[in-house]
Amino acid sequence: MTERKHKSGFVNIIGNPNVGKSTLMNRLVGERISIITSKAQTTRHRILGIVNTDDMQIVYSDTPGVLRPNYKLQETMRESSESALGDADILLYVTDMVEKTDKNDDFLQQVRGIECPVLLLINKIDLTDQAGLTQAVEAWHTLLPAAEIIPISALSGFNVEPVKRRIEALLPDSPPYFEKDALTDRPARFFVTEIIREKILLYYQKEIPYATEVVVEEFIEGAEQIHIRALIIVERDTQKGIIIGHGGQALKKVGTTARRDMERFFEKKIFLELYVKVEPDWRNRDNLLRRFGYKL
Ligand code: GDP
Ligand code: K
Ligand code: MG
Repeated sequence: MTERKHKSGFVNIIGNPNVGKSTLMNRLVGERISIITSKAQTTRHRILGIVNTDDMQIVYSDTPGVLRPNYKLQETMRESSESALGDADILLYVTDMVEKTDKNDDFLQQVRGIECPVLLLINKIDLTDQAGLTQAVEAWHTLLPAAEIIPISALSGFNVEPVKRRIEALLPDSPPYFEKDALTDRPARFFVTEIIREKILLYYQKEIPYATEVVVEEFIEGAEQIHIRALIIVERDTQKGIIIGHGGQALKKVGTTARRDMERFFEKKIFLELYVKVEPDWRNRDNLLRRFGYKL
C-alpha cells in the first residue's frame, strides 16, 4: 500500500478596499463566509475559510483592505492585512480594472519583498475589453514582475477554476492545520454579527455604518430554532435615531433581512431580537474594541 501525501497551506487574500477580495474568497470556498457590499471597509477582521478534500486542506484568509489608519479600529484592520503578508504559503494579490496602475505604495513594496509565490489576480474583467485588459496586464507586470498574473471575474466566476488549480499545484506538503471538517475558525456568533453589519452597510448612508458595531448578547441553539439577541452599538443618540428610523421601520428591515440570511446560513429557524445602544467614541476605546473581538 502506498501512503498518500497530504498538502496544506495558508492562502492569504490581500489588496485594496473594494477590489473583490471577499467575493473571491466566497467563490474559492464555495460558501458565503465573508460579507460583501460596494462600500470600502466592509471586512473588518481577518476571516478564514477552509476547503478540505481527502488529501488537501486549503486555508484561505480574507483580510480588510489596506488603508491608511484614521482611528484605532482602522489601525487594527491595517495590521491584520500586514500580518497576512507574513504567514502566507501563497499570496493572492487582488486588484481590479478600476484601480489605478500608476502608483507604487508601501504595501506594494512589501509584497515585492515576499518570498512565497504571488498570484496577481486582475478582477472585474467583465468591466473592460481586450485592449483594456492587455494594458492592465502590462502595467501590473511592471509593478509586480515576479507575480503570476491571472485575469478573473470573481462575480461571475470566470477563471476562478484555473486559480484554484494553480493554488493546488503550489500548495506545500504538510499535515492539516485544522480539523478536517472545519469550514472556518470563527464561531457561529461571529457570522451573526457579520450578517447584521452587512445589512447596516447596505441600508444606511454616510458615516452610520462606520460608527456601528454589533454584539451578540445571547445565542441559544435549540433543536429547531436559534434564539439570538443582538445589540447594535452606535456612537451618538442621533445615530441611534437613524438606525431605528421612523416608527422603527429601518431597524425592522435590518432585522427581517438579516434573519432571512441567518436562516439560510444556519439552516434553522431564527428568532432575532435587535436593540440599539449608544457607546460614545467606541472606535477609539481599547476596552470596547477588545470586547468587540479586535486584537489590540
Ligand atoms: P473587498 O472590499 O475587496 O472585499 O470587495 P467585495 O468582495 O466586498 O466587493 C466589492 C464590490 O465589487 C461589490 O459590490 C462586489 O459585488 C463587486 N465585485 C466583486 N467582484 C466583481 C467582478 O468580478 N465584477 C464586477 N463588476 N464587480 C465585482
Ligand atoms: K467592500
Ligand atoms: Mg472584503
